[in-house]
Amino acid sequence: MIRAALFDLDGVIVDTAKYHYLAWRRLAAELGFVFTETDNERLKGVSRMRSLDLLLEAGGFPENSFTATQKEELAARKNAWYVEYISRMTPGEILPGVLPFLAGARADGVRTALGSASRNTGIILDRLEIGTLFDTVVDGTMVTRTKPDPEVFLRCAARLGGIPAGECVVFEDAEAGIEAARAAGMRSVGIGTPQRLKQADLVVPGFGGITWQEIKNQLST
Ligand code: B16
Ligand code: MG
Repeated sequence: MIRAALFDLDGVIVDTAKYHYLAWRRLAAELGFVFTETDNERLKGVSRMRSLDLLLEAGGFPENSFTATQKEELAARKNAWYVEYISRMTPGEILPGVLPFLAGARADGVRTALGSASRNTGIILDRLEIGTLFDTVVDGTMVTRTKPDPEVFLRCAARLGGIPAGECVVFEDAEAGIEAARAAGMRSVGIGTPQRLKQADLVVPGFGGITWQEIKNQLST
């Protein structure tokens, strides 16, 4: 039986990856190199500081090119631009089918949670006006270990009143997130392609035209 549905934010509820990309690309330009959309794929679902390391690697900077303080400053600069972009978001940017899907799960008595690596989750939920659709939210300000560590999803289940992992399903677009769900002992639905999200129990391209009941039935067969 599934009693809880846990949703990632970026890439599942909304496409904030494009704003992350714009901000990282701007930082790369200041550092003197071109950061491509393909390079950006590796940053999805991973923490801000790990993303910075991957960006510097893509720019060909040897390890230890920057001190910890300099890296904090670079990440803060990128985040300020990112916050500027997401502060202009509107509810129209919620991905297709998300709202009816969430409503279907809630109408079925399923508890809902948001589990994101982002430390900017609060701003995004406010801009999209969807904070009240989740029974609980666990974000990057509340965890010490980021995906693929299961901490974020285990905390969601605990905050929902201790729902056993086997009764939770995670919706994720990033490989690191699917790994986190598996490590938590939860089932997972990948949002994307089966080629990329090989470890997911089920993969769908998005929520458009898919109902909660269909997903539930497919997971219980
Ligand atoms: P921030 P998710 C993740 O969100 C993004 O996918 C990832 O690209 C980003 O680096 C991470 O949040 C941290 O975000 O810089 O806003 O704290 O997919 O876990 O919802
Ligand atoms: Mg994501």
